[in-house]
Amino acid sequence: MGQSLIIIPTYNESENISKVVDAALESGEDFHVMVVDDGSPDGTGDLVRTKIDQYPGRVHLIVREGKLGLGTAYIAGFKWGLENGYEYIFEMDADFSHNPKDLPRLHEVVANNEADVAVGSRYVKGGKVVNWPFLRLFISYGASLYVRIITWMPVKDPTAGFICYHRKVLEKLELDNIKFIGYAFQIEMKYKSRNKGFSIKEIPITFTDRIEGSSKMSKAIVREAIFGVLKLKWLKITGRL
Ligand SMILES: Nc1nc2c(ncn2[C@@H]2O[C@H](COP(=O)(O)OP(=O)(O)O)[C@@H](O)[C@H]2O)c(=O)[nH]1
Ligand SMILES: [Mg+2]
Repeated sequence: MGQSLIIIPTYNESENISKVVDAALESGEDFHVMVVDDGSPDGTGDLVRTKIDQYPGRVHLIVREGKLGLGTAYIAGFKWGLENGYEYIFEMDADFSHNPKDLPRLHEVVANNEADVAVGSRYVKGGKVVNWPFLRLFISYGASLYVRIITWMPVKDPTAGFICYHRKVLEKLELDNIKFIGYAFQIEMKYKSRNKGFSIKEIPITFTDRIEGSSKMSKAIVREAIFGVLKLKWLKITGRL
């Protein structure tokens, strides 16, 4: 089995980053980690450097200048993972909303050829959200319905960001044309994967709201998602997706 790269984008995650890197490496023998940090003023990057020394060859870091968004952080990580020969490339948040212990379950689905993309899903049977206020859950679930109505994509959790891709998916996706940066980025990746003929399987996960640090999502990110979905649909209809 080929090696796996867990990409973790960070902006001010000093309370979480050391623990989440440890947990990701513990959950799989051949798992490596790539942190893409946007020059966090809280010193997240230095904590990653300590981990690089602690686990030679297993931890990697890309530092970008300033907060450039989650989507382009992942694109930078994907490109690095492809160039360096990883077969399975993951997305995971730094804040323990995604349980690193679930990484092997996502990996198994893709490694066993059950699907080209495995998505850790809150909204399939067995999936759960813990500690979110009712309003946030309502908005997130409403957003997933909105995406499904507009795009007809049979994915119950289209904004999910806990994912394992087989490298062949990322090789085919024309990463430089991925334009969105927030929740719309997650929707775009799934929509384009399906558009290229790849299969997606959702695996139930328990998503737990962050305990440490604070959310980086903004009204602009929500706006991008609302209009982004319409734009994706329009590109599809006009044959330009
Ligand atoms: N590199 C980078 N990471 C980001 C950016 N915005 C958010 N993140 C990271 O993306 C993950 C998800 O963000 P979070 O704030 O938890 O979003 P929420 O769970 O939707 O509230 C976390 O690991 C953040 O540190 C960004 O602009 N750049
Ligand atoms: Mg979060």
